Amino acid sequence: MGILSGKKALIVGLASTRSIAYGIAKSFHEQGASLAFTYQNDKLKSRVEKIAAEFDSHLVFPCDVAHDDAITSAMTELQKNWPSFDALVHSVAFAPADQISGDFVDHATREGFGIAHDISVYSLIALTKAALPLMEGTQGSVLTLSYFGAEKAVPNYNVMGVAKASLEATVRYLAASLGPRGLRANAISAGPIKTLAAAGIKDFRKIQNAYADVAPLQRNISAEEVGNAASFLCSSMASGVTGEILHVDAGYHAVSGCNLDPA
Ligand code: NAD
Ligand code: 0WE
Repeated sequence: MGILSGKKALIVGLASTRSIAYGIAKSFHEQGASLAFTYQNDKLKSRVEKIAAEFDSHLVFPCDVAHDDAITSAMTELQKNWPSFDALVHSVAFAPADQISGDFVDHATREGFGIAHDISVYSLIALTKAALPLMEGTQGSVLTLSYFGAEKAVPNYNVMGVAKASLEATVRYLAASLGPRGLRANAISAGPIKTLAAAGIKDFRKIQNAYADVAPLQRNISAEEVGNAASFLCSSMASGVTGEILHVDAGYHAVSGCNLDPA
């Protein structure tokens, strides 16, 4: 019996088998959860349907989180199959490419800042709002994905780092709002993983190498490791945990970065 047996989870942000959302889906499935998915656009539809089938799910709905009506439709369609569900996973981020490269001040724009915060942060609030009627009374939880760039200035992460700081604050405010309803909200701050969202990032390999040099575990982490932590946070094993940012980063955040004897 898995720690999520009998639980239902909606996963937002699956794009490929490299997605962090894929690692989460894999672990949730192993732990006995039933799964539903949304996809951003028609380009991703068949790929997400295929991955869903791999996890015994045929519940796959379109949802561009930029639009409230798309979020409402996705929840309405889901409710036709599931009267309620226990876990909402938000694994979505976007900033225009020019906002996550080069000098922060030179490149940041009002429009880029707005898009990054709308898609990467407000979407969590909007999804939670729409999911609440379906989650009420389940003792369920909301989970999102953050990154170290929320805490320290990471080269090139720029506007996304500011958005992740806002996302982490949003988790705390969600925890305060959901707590009285018996629901929880948490985030995982993951180390760098080579996903589609990371594919276009200049020097991503260098970032991963720097992590392995500095992190206590002397390596990078996998989407499966993030998935296992996600299973814990969304299970009753974590019934006392809310408003938490759990680092799944090989310990990178805990050390100074001054390694006198790199591996
Ligand atoms: P990914 O490309 O696999 O996933 C990003 C997802 O965001 C995609 O499924 C994409 O369709 C979705 N998305 C973007 N705009 C959207 C919109 N308007 N509507 C609906 N969906 C939209 O990449 P990933 O690395 O798995 O990213 C998932 C989350 O993990 C993000 O929040 C990211 O910031 C976070 N994260 C990633 C890393 C990393 O190194 N890969 C590290 C820490 C945190
Ligand atoms: O959160 C992220 C990346 C999210 C992301 C990725 C893209 C690529 C394509 C957001 N918006 C876009 N926009 C695009 O046009 N990560 C944690 C991965 C990441 O991205 C970086 C990193 C790391 C790590 C960007 C610069 C420096 C480090």
